[in-house]
Amino acid sequence: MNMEEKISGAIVRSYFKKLEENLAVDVAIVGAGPSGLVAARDLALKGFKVAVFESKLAPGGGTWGGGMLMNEVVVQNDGAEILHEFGITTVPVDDMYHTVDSVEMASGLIFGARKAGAVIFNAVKVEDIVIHNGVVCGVVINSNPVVHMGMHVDPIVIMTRALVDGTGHPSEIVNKAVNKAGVKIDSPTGGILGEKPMWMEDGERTTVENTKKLYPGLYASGMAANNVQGGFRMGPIFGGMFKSGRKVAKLIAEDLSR
Ligand code: 48H
Repeated sequence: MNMEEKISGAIVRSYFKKLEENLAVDVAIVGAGPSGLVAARDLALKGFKVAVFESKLAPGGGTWGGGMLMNEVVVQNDGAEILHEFGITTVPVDDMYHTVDSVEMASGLIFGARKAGAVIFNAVKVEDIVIHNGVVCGVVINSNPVVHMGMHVDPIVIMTRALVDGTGHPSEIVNKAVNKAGVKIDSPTGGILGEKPMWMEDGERTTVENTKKLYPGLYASGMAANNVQGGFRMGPIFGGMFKSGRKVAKLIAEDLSR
């Protein structure tokens, strides 16, 4: 066999093995942002089968660009502790805050989630959800370039015991549940309240409080959780995102272990 055939064959077999092994998972996480990646690592370390679906080529979500493309972000002490578990370096600013190189942070979070055993499918867009008898139980996925180009190509489906909306500001998955499936979620109105403007301190606190189970099988983390419950935004400080990922992982682990 020539080298060309061997290399192509290795990729095809390896990819389809990975895909087939993940047609049914314990936890599907939509969005490889900071909250989704922390949740993915925590759940994978607990032994759950976790697949992360990220529409962009590079996972990492909003972590790469720092503040206004100055590639540094800020974390609080408890956020720094979570980063240290990933082996990511933080530099103290004072007794409360640290700066972090955003490229080290993004790449470290991705590597940490993957090394813990979570499988990341990049360039894959979740375009819909599956609901059976009042329980969210799957994601409908397509190649993001296909979606982007508006090609009429049908998707495939991944079944899951728990689904996390980690899509950030737009909370795309909860949007599908509320606006397409018409379900009432656990929020003050039963629907999506929408993100409020900037208030760093409040936004950081409520991101964690707003991280919850919204409907059987459906959870939200990070900015998606804040958008759903009407929380404030907080700019380039990330402790709340990590703690939200950790909280959603704990809630799911408890629910799936019942
Ligand atoms: C597959 C999708 C889909 C889809 C979107 O925005 P993120 O970084 O997510 P969080 O919530 O973990 O972190 C938020 C943080 O980065 C942030 O934006 C902050 C702190 N903002 C504060 C402020 O004031 O603005 O990542 C979400 C990811 C992205 O990579 C998307 O590409 C991806 O989800 N995604 N992936 N299928 N339908 N929709």
